[in-house]
Amino acid sequence: MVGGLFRNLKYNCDFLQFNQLININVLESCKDFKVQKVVSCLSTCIFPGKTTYPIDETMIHNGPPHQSNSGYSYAKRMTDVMNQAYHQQYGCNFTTVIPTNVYGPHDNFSLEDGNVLPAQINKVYMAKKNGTPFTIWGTGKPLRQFIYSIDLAKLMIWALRDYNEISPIILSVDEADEVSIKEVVEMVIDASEFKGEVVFDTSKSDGQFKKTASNAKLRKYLPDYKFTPIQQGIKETVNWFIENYESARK
Ligand code: GFB
Repeated sequence: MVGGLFRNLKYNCDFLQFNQLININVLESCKDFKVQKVVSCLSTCIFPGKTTYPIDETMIHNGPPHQSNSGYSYAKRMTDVMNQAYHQQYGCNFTTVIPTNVYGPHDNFSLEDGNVLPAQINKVYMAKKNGTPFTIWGTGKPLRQFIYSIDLAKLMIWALRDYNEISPIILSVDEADEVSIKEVVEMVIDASEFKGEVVFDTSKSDGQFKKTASNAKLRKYLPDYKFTPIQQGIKETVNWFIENYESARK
């Protein structure tokens, strides 16, 4: 069960319970059926709210997560704890990857429950169609690293085949590719060729200011991996959304 900041704020207990139930049912069955390898997803939002930067894989359990998604964060952290325990007692090869904010075609473009990038793509589509202002929530100042879903898919297949540590590995673009919400909104505006009014509704939460993650561990394995440039990823996603508007999740 995943979602953006605002969905986490609304359904914190469900995020805690449902994700723990998924962990327990999936991993226990995989142990019983001797599944050779399991790669589960954590997220860069599960790290301690108070931390030094850049965040790396050793910091997961170093303190309480940001309160905006504590339920989701604790459930996800337990995946790592369970993987270590299944390995120690049963020799299971269960591991986790830690994607940063994912975006791309086939996403959940929900205005209320979606993550920031898909929600903006849907919002600007509606603003353009209805001639209304494009309203961004919060100040636009927070910083994020965005990974294109096609890149994440390739890296998860790599993890399934060639990553054999039980401990997590962050799958993120470089720290230098971190952008502000305002910058990413401007890229969505360019890709959508929106010319209308842009408004920042600062009565809405900014959530975590930043969660800058280091991909040094990944770079040790794949020093030459080339991530899709964010402008190209956003353009492809905007085009996909327009072409698939009727069937897209929104
Ligand atoms: O992707 P997002 O919802 O979640 O991004 P997080 C939230 C940031 O985008 C906040 C701003 O700074 C919001 O103020 N924002 C601006 C918007 N306009 C919008 C909008 O229309 N919709 C949304 N959703 N945000 C999530 C975690 O944190 O990161 C999840 O809550 C998950 O559990 C995900 O881990 C990867 O990046 O803040």
